Amino acid sequence: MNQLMIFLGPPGAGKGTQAVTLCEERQLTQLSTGDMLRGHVKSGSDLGKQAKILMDKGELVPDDLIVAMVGSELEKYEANSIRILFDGFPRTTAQAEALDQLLAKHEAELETVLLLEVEEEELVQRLLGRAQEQGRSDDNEETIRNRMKVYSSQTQPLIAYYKGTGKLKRVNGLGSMEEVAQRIKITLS
Ligand code: B4P
Repeated sequence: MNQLMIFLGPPGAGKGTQAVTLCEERQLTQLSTGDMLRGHVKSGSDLGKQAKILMDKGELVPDDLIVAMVGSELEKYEANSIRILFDGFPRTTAQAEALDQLLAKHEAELETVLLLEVEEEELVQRLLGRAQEQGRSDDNEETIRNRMKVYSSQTQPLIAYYKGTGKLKRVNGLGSMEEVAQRIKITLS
């Protein structure tokens, strides 16, 4: 049976972190557009070369490239067996509208949109911490601040978009990873 969810939230809110736990619990596939793009950067594909320049500045990769990437991923599923947690997608209203069309084509429906909420200063500290551990090229303070601005202007409008569908659920992302995971579990029960 289909089950489709979205993790929405600012950079560093814990989407990727919590997606792993949730996917394990619910036998979902984590579809992280960020991870997919980093895969392209690593392999040196044309998309990767284009994406790296934008990602390093904290800008979004163009909608048409992202939608094509997600669309071809959805093609891999048999009818009525799509079990996906979208992590970091959609990030713009155009992407959300394209996702609606893709899902209509596959006769699938979104179940829940989880919004992980964390205040900006905590987000910056987390991402600077990750920079020390993993050395991701977009985890420096200047790029992080720009990612926050891009989130406010381009991704935050999705909160109203999904609120309108009645599928939006808010989760406080502050606290330990276990505490947040527990809150998500309760919110979905
Ligand atoms: P992403 O890979 O989605 O990057 P992110 O927003 O930083 O990831 P996330 O929010 O999942 O990080 P997490 O909280 O897990 O995107 C990177 C770039 O790719 C974008 O800037 C953009 O350029 C491009 N891109 C991706 N998708 C796109 C799209 N759809 N359209 C256009 N462009 C797109 O982890 C953050 C840190 O916090 C970790 O170190 C973690 O250990 C820590 N953490 C997590 N939970 C915590 C907790 N409860 N307490 C303390 N620390 C915690």
